[in-house]
Amino acid sequence: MLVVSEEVREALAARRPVVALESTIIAHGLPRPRNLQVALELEDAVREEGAVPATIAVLDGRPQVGLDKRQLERVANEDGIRKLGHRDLPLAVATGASGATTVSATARLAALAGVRVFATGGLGGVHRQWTETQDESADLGLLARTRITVVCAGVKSILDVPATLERLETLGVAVAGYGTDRFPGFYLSDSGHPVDWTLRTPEEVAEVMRAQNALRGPESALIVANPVPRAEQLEPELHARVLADALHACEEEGVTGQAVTPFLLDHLVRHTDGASLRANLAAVRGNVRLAARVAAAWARM
Ligand code: PSU
Ligand code: MN
Repeated sequence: MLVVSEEVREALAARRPVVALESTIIAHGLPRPRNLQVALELEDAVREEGAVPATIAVLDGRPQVGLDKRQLERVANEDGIRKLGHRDLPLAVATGASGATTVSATARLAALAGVRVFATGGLGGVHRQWTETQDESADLGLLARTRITVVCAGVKSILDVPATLERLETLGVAVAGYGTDRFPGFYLSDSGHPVDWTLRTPEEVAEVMRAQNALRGPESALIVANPVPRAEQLEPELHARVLADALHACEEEGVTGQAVTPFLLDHLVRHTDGASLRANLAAVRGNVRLAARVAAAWARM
């Protein structure tokens, strides 16, 4: 049922490094036409670091691990491309639907294909107002039962970050800062919250992956939280101000469910004159490069 591209299949068979990339950020996280350029640019960055990119999506009911240029174009430009969490996968497959995969669906399909390292921007998590809405991304629960390493810039700052960190602890998901003892804040280098563990090299990350395997236990993920460089972060005061606006607008307009995350991200882009987009891209680029180096260290192990 899973369609693994020839390039990815060959790389996996030869134990060469492969990095999974999600597609929701392309279809629903970034404005057109920049989104397609970014998708291609991220794949190039993985290649430059000596790994093979495996962008993941579902097209016409077929889960694809590794997309060609035409397929990437469909994800970026096709109207009606759905947003698929892992629970949506069987529904999309059975009905022949096309959709971009979130962190949860991407991690699931990557693990199924045997890809161990995954790069994204920011994870989903516990939303502010959780006590009223119970809105919590399926990313967290899925990462508690999927053996994958996710390189990300923390969780999206639109979320309740401390609550998300607490949930990750409850769920037993390992979290380490990369080169920092501060948990990154997606658009910001520092979310204002500490992280208990710091890893400093791709080899160290690969050692943790090996230890996860050796210790067995629940097949949980490893989150490598890699901060956006300080020079490229969104200006913290601007971030605080526009985010408050965005959350307010979301409530005013009664946006709920799957639409919340894309709505907030879009609001930030439009009200920071693109600065949030630049910070977002800087974060993703850094994550993709680090993930490729982690995949290389893992492949050597
Ligand atoms: N980070 C981004 N842009 C995005 C997302 C994350 O920079 O579009 C996506 C990811 O795919 C993540 C999803 O899994 O948002 C979470 O959505 P929700 O909160 O509806 O679970
Ligand atoms: Mn949600």
